Amino acid sequence: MDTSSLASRVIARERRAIAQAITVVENDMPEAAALLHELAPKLGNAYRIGITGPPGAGKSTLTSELTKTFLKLGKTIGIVAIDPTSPFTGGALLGDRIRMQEVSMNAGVFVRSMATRGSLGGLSSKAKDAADILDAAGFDLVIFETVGVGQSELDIAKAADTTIVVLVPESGDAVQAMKSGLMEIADFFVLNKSDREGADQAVSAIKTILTFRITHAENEWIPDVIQTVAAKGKGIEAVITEIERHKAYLITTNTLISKRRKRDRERIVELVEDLLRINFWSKERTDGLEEKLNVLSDKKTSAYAVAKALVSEFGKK
Ligand SMILES: Nc1nc2c(ncn2[C@@H]2O[C@H](COP(=O)(O)OP(=O)(O)O)[C@@H](O)[C@H]2O)c(=O)[nH]1
Ligand SMILES: [Mg+2]
Repeated sequence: MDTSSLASRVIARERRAIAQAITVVENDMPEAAALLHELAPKLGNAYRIGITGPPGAGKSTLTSELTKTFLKLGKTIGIVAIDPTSPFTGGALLGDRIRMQEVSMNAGVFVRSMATRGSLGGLSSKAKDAADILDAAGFDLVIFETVGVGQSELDIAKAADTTIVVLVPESGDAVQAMKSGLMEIADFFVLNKSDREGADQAVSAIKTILTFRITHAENEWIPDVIQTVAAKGKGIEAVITEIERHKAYLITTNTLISKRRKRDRERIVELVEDLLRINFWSKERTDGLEEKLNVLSDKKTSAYAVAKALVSEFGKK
């Protein structure tokens, strides 16, 4: 495969090339590193938005409504949906699916769903690569939609410039969110399904939990709660205003650059760990481990000693 020609076609925003490039990273194809390297000079223009929250909270509906409004504002949008039941790509109820597929047909929109396929290994890395591809393709905005359960999904949502946590009025949702680590990553909250009973109480509950987070530091960003009825397109402008307000805050406080720098640092650390793991567990070493297990079962050594010897032999190479 000619990665350099594929890269040029991605940069020219050819839909088939974008789809192919994401497949290259998704399937761990050997060309992935070269391709991403070719795209690197084009990165950094897209503003990245993470949308996460419990299943069924309305993340896809909100994503689709935000996308419609962004299109009206003349923006182009790339969406990475990490959700096997994404209505963008086939899951969910027919009505939702039709509505969202309409959005995804628009020339200014590119939607890609990435399956978790049971295991989450490498998913967060691949989702970030997909976002880089969409960024290089020149989309103004990249939206990650991930279910807010599991560390890997939270990592993806966190790898955005602005992270939105979507909750619903159901009692206990805010407390549940606090337990699962969603409270810490939100730049702001969307209380969707505000047409349901208990919406005002839910807003108060979230705000109460948030007061524990305030540190009274200078220029501190305090997450707000925006109410929406995504299924009826209500409150969408307010969400966009809040995204803009957060972006302006990041820019005026010089934190957008440092936030992205931190993201790059974490990305490199993550890649180093992936590379080390892949290179370490060669067939030879995996097979060799069996022999060492025999020694271990004879109680002649310890797991620590085996691991240490393996690593030190690896380091000498
Ligand atoms: N009552 C009500 N239902 C909504 C609202 N937003 C979305 N829904 C419905 O909730 C269901 C789940 O929405 P979806 O966007 O797929 O949730 P996700 O799993 O978080 O992506 C769908 O049937 C939507 O039509 C809302 O504001 N009010
Ligand atoms: Mg969804």
